[in-house]
Amino acid sequence: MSIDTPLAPSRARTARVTNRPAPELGVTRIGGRIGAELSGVRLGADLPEETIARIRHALLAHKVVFVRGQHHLDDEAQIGFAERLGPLTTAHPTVNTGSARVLAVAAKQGMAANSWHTDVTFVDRVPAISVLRGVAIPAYGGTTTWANTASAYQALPEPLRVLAESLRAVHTNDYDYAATAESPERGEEDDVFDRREFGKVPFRTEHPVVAVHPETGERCLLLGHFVERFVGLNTAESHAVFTLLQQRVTALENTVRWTWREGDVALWDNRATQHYAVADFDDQYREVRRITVAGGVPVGVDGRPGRVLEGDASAYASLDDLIS
Ligand SMILES: O=C(O)CCC(=O)C(=O)O
Ligand SMILES: [Fe+2]
Repeated sequence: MSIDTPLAPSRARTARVTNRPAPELGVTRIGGRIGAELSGVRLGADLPEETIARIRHALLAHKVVFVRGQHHLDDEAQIGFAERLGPLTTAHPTVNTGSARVLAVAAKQGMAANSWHTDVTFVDRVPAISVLRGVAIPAYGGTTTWANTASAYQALPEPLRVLAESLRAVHTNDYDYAATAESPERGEEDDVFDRREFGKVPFRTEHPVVAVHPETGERCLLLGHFVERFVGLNTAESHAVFTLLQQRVTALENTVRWTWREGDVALWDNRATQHYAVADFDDQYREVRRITVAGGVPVGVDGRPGRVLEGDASAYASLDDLIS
């Protein structure tokens, strides 16, 4: 492709989807493989259908999109907007957040989210989209980084693609937190979630390692910190293969990092990303609030869906009425 073609990355600051941008919605890429900032939109339940469709299109193209300055949003308005993208999950499968829909991630110091993960992969119905609002943002630190699991798959050499496509992984909420935590001895009271509560109802689900995205058809690596092992491999082999593939996801070129301001909203396609909340804000207070759009059961390239080994997530999200 010549660099003079309208869609050449070096010339176009916006993605394919913004070839004919709506006057009210700007889409500006901020990374080569992932991430765009949206402008000219006030998020809410009352947006026109066309604007919702454009936001969704930008989200599918860029995997994570950011909107600054949404100070008008409270929990209700954030829920109202998120509902326009699809039916919602409850706040969390196991953690009692005190709210039906809102998962507040509030912390001083460490956070359980400071390791690479896709949200809630330990159940069969992996969330489709997360909508996260910056409520209290520290003066320094506390950024969040996202990685594109579709481009990570695309960049695999053929022998590793074949390997990944043949693998299935067991995901669980009963995973080894200390294996990835920077300070495993850290007091539990510093964590966002009490680990006992997080793991109190055990879930175990087998998912394909390469899942076909239900809306884009892209093949995406489905890994992250809830993976316990690969079916048919022993622990040492599982570790080695996990590291091999996971490093492809988290390579810095495959990521985008966001420096939050209060009133920012990040929306990510949970079927095509992993993320990592960087716990480098000392004892400052930080709070972000997540509303989650329900998703279906991931399906492998062979057409086989994920399979429940333990736990019933039907109260967390319904598989009926999904948009895709
Ligand atoms: O605190 C953050 O930036 C992200 C937390 C997280 O992992 C999530 O909301 O799913
Ligand atoms: Fe998360």
